[in-house]
Amino acid sequence: MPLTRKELINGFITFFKLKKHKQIINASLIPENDPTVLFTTAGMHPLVPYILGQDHPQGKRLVNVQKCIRTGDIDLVGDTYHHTFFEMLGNWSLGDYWKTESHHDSFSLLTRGFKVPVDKLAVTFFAGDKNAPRDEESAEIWKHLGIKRIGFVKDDNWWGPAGETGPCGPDVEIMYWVSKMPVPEKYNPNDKNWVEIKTDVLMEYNKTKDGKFESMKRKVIDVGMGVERTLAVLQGIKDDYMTEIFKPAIKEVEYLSEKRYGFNQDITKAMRIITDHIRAAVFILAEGIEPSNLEQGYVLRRLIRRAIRYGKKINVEGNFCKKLAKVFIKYYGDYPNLRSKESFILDQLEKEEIRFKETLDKGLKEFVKMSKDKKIDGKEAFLLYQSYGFPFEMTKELAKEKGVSINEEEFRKELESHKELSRTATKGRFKSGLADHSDKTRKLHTAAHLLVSALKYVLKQDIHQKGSNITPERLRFDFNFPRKLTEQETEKVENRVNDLINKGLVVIKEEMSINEAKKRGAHGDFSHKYSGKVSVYTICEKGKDVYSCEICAGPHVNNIKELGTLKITKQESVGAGTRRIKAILI
Ligand code: ALA
Repeated sequence: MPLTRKELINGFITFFKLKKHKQIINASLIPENDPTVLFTTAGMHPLVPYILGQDHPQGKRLVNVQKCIRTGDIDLVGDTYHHTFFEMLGNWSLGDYWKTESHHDSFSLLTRGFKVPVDKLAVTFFAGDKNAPRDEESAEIWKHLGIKRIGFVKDDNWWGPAGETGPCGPDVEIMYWVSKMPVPEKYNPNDKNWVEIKTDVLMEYNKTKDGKFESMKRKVIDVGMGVERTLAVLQGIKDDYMTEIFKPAIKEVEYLSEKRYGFNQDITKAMRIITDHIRAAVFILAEGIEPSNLEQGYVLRRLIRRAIRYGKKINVEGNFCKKLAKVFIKYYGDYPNLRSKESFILDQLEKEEIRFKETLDKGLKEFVKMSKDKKIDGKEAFLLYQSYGFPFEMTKELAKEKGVSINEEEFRKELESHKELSRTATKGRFKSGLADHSDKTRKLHTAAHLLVSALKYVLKQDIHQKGSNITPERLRFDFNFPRKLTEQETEKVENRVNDLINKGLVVIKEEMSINEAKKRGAHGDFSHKYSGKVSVYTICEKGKDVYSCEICAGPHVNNIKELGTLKITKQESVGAGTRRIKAILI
């Protein structure tokens, strides 16, 4: 029996639980307290505060499976192993065990747990540079374990930081020989039959804003293993899209397009893009995000529209996004939020497909006209964006396919001048550091909790967070509400928050099971089956009213009197039924 996805995940988690690791939550795809990235990009991402020194409520040894999205990989999707959405298995030591134990566990997991023949493995190590020494120590450990094929690599064997600053370090990469040919004597980094299945990061450094590599307070092991790729490799399948994860969806696309996967490169690539993008869209929608021209909503729109364009390329008849979504919702039964949000997900997909198909054909004709001179200028790209709903990346891709040049800088200027603050589309977005955990963001984070509480109080409605983004300067909070708040309402909300601040209440942090948190009436992400403990932050008056009770990773201030005064600076709409508030503390 080949290994299934669930067996792979359970096998990994059980292995590390036996090694005294605690299973932590599969966190939301939308980073809770990180202004610099749109999505959770790795298992370590929600753990950054703990990697940087905060104590984790569940201890020093952690394990989980984490849903991730890497927008940087969208354009690479189409080959056998790139995905926008993927699941990452991870285990961590937060200042507990270090290289010896980590490498022994890694070896044991693969060779005993998953029965990988030692002879099919090669392991690579950091070759050393001006910032960090060559990792001979790890190489010795793996050699001792019986690994014959090793390599020393410079750039590849360094992981992080995820943004421009943050935790990083040399890594150990475990490669698997996927070919039926005999395993060569030596490891060759250029041989495509060596496929990386596991990355064990030895996080010792924190890269600072001025580019320095400071030693971290405590050393951290951060291991990541992608579910999709590992599953394919362990099953001896060379193409992730032919595993149980994608096969049902690929079959559906074959049915709808009356074309066979593998028939030629174009068809195969299109089917991979379609299934990858719709799967990612389903998971983003499950977070309550709607297609829009802003931030996560823009990425969602881009994914759905690109899938639609590729659907057109292979002549898929009729609206198909919903049909494919159903296949994934059924497959991922272990994510109950897909089921509970099913009607929202299907509805949004259908609306977006109908909306885009109204303009797609005309836009494509317009594109042909515009590109007669083999050039698309900024105004033209903007017209396609604005009037025909072409995400800029789509125009860029079309231009590339047709050998047409495109003026990106001009397009950005055009976008700015139309005050389309699509910050997602600006490159800078992904460049700044990972999580910022300054006092200022900590205060704004606590203020955001008070803001939800005040909105509920004033609007007399169940308000929930649909997105949040905090920088040291301001907080931004998206929530379910159909219209602009009146001036009076806005003032009442501000007053309510400020009255609470003046009460000088203590922020209480407790750890409890997710069920206890539910019973307590805590708000938060209940989208996962989860048996571990979570942190719950409560703001209340002793023996009296509870003003706020949320499942949250923190960090928060100790007493809300530290916050000062809240001022709402801006209100806007972000898609139907969702309002955005920006606020500062003065
Ligand atoms: N953080 C490492 C990765 O994302 C494990 O690959």
